[in-house]
Amino acid sequence: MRKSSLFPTVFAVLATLAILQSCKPKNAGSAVNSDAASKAYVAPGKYDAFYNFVSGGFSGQMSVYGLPSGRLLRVIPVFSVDPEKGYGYSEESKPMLNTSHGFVPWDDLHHTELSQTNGEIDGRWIFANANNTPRVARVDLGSFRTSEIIELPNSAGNHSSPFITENTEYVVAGTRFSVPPDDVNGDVPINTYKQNFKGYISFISVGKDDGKMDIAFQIQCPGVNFDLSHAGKGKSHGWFFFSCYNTEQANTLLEVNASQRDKDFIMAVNWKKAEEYLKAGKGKKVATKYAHNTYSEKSHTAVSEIKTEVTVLDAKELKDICYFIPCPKSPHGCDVDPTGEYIVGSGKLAALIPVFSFDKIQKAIADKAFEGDYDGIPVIKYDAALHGEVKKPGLGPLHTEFDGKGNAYTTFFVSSEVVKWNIQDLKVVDRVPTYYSVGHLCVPGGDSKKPNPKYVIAYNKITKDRYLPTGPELAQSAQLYDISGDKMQLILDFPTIGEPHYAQAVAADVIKSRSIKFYKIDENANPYVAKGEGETKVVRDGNKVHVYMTCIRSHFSPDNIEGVRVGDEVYFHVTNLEQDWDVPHGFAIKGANNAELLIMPGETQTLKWVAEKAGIFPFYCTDFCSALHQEMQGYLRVSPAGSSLPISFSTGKNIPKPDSTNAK
Ligand code: K7E
Ligand code: CUA
Repeated sequence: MRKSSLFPTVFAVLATLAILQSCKPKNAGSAVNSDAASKAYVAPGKYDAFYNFVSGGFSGQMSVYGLPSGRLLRVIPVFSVDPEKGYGYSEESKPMLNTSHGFVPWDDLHHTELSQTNGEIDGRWIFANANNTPRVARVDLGSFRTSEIIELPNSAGNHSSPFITENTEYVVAGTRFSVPPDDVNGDVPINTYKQNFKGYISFISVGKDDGKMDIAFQIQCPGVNFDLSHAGKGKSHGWFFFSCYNTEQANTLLEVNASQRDKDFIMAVNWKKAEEYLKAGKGKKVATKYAHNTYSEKSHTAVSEIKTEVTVLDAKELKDICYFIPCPKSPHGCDVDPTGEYIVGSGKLAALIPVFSFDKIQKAIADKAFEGDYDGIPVIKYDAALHGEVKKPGLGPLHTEFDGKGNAYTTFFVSSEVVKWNIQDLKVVDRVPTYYSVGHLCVPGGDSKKPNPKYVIAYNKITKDRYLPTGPELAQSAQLYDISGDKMQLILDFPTIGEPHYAQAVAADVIKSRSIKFYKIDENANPYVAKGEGETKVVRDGNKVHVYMTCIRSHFSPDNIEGVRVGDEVYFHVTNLEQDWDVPHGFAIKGANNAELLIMPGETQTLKWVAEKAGIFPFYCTDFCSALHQEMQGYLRVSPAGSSLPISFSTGKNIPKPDSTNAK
């Protein structure tokens, strides 16, 4: 009954969305003013004023752009192998991608979050989520490298992540897919979703000084989909807010079946209270399996550890840690303003934006202004939590950031625009088109206590006619708007890597002085380091051959190696002896079925290579490092399996013992 009456409505809405999606905003051609170029111009040799850390979506990586120029500064490999840098191919970095499912070379990175101290971006780390095989990564902003990856048990599709509390006490992650918990038999009919599927949110503690992550606790919640989240701040520090959808608990055709109710929820979590319960021993230790991988910048080596237990708090039992607040359909962004008072839910299928008040939520809880419960969790009355609604702001609100001057900026996917509105009176003050179908947006510091409201960047899903055609696929694109005046002004388009979802930006000064220039060779603790050419050697250990190799402009040492036999596993441990900024060397050898190594000054990296046939195998430096880069090369000789040719190696002179047995 209910179904038949709702079906047409849902389809009508979806059909309208589909039509609107293909609409092109008016004035598409004339939106850029003539002074825009000068606003985005950064003269050659000059630095940009901001770093922009953009998620790479299905590329699994994070990319770093300078703003306002839109220059691509770096692609940081996080969850996907990167043959350009040897990430996931070198023996040292492989353990970073280990999981309870084994080595996973790819993921879908949606969201980035910079670490904060007192609610301000501190420039130490940036966190990222893996959406497919649930993980959270920490990237060090001294080296711009992934330092740590932790897997999330009891989760599937780690989407609502990795959002942090105002002193980076926790990185928080909510599961997208609810699934049966890890410690029960998950072999259940899919249509028993309501009984058997649970939603978990994870609180990952972060070491104050070293950033080391650990799962402090998880909260077991009803089986719904968690989408995005943000921490409370200031007055609401101690709380966390999550957007939830599929509160229908549908397990098939969600586009229809998860659009039945007119509201989903924002879930408010009192994590300070959860901490108290944890201290009081209310957590249950639960058996599971998850990987925790750490990279050492001293040994230049990653270690992967499999953990077997996690502590779980039950939201149903511990009545006062989780509360649901009704929120118009399918909320995506769940964003907290810089004061911590206002929580904005962006319902993708809603035609208004609800703004909730933290004070009112607290009062509603104290007054028990509940409309009932949902699977044992109290549901606060919508009106009791509501500050107000932004009426007719646009179609398909998705994500909101703030300028710290009382304004909010919301993206509208369906109507392809960014809309600026006032948080107090909820009036729209400005709107600009995006090209096209904007997903997320970013104001530097726009989710912190101290936004830096110079720009807003829109990350678009569809590029269509904005760039020269490049076959069926076009690079996705970001657009930069100047928001320093009353009117938002489009000043630049720039292409992005993969699919940009969430992003962060910060003034360059917060980060640039932390950036390290090279690794000190004296501190290199890699077990296979050669700290000078005098320490180079080639050692046979059964069918394994370890080559302790160095490189410096412009030669490898050794560069002639003989005595390797078919069937040997050769490990090239290559140490870059340079002690200067921006002088990596590369290493590649013919027939390698993995990738190159790209070795930073002072670092050791290892490439595994299997000798499959007899012959001469050249190797060379892949990174143009000097005028004699092309001379930076060497040869490896492979003899048949039974050969008695001993291991020998040299640089700059011929291998001492002339080889009579195998010479032709
Ligand atoms: Cu991961 Cu907004 Cu779903 Cu993309 S998020 S847009
Ligand atoms: Cu070293 Cu090119």
